[in-house]
Amino acid sequence: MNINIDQVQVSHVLEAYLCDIKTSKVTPLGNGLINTTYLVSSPARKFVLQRINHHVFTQPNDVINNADLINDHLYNKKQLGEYQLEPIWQVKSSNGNSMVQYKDNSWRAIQFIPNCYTVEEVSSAKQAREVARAFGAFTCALSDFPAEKLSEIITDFHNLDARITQLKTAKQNNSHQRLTKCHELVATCLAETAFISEVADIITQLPIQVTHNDTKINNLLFAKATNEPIAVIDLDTCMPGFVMHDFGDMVRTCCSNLPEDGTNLDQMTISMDIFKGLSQGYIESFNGQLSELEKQSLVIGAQLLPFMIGVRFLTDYLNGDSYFHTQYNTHNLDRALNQINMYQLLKSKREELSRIVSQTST
Ligand code: GN1
Ligand code: MG
Repeated sequence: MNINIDQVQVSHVLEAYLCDIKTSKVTPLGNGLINTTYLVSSPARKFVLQRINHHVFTQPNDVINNADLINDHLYNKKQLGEYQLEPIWQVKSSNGNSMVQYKDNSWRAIQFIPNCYTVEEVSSAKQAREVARAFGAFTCALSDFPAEKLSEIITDFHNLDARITQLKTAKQNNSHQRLTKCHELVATCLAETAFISEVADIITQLPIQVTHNDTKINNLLFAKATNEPIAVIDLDTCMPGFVMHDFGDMVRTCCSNLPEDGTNLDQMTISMDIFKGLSQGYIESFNGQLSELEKQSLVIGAQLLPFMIGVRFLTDYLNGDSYFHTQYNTHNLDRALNQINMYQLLKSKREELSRIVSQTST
């Protein structure tokens, strides 16, 4: 092992998968903000090893169980020729468990798929269309899955009203004396009452679907042979939700020319071509099964996700960075400024976005 990780812990966990730390190479993988992920290459096999952040995922068992249920369903759909992507299995330990507990921490192993790569940034409208088609196909394949079987992994995860309440509480507590640094941004968010009401209204009318809730491009595996997505990964936040959440998170992470923590905000632009690619791919993946209201909701989702995640970053900044991993003192504040700026840009382009969505045939 050539990296600074808790060797004792990893070595215990590896034993549960019949691997020896001395002969295994363990390297960090990906750049998620919550869990810690490694690639393990042992002489016998290669797999992904992940420590589940138990502050965020307080019931790791539920996370793992949900993933098994979803994979089973996707596998059956694939057998029927109704799902073209690959389910990614969790690897059982030598005791036949999908989770390995070591002290306070829960670990799991996930199948490693060879000849694949992940992508951090969308590079064309064509690729955006494929990305959206993959995440859409995932939800579409789960449309006959009994959503009530899934545990609600994080209560109110994409509930805007609840996120606003959390922001108000963080403002009131001001536990890390950071309010002076961000009071204007807090006020900007809280002043968006018309949008907050619009969201509260539409969610009473939209049908519940099984959504992924973290539809960044880096949560797809691409095949080296075709350069197309072959699997949806990171099922941690799969829960009953609304399609506008998944579509909105794709817009949030694909349409801006800046990364989510980029600070040169006067240079931020939104790519309409990428937005169009996402709309086409997402809508067509449902084969006509999206309702008219769900289609219309996509534009609301495009504004909602940057706004809501901006509010979450800001709340975490006020709370002293207890949720998202950060690299420097104002990292969460920079992320929040970026996301709220993106929200405002999308808001100013709403008519154009609506036109694009309504012109996309189902
Ligand atoms: C978190 O760790 P990662 O990158 O998969 C977060 C998402 C946010 C994202 C922002 C469980 O996801 O909701 O969109 O950071 N996941 C959780 O980059 O809170
Ligand atoms: Mg995630």
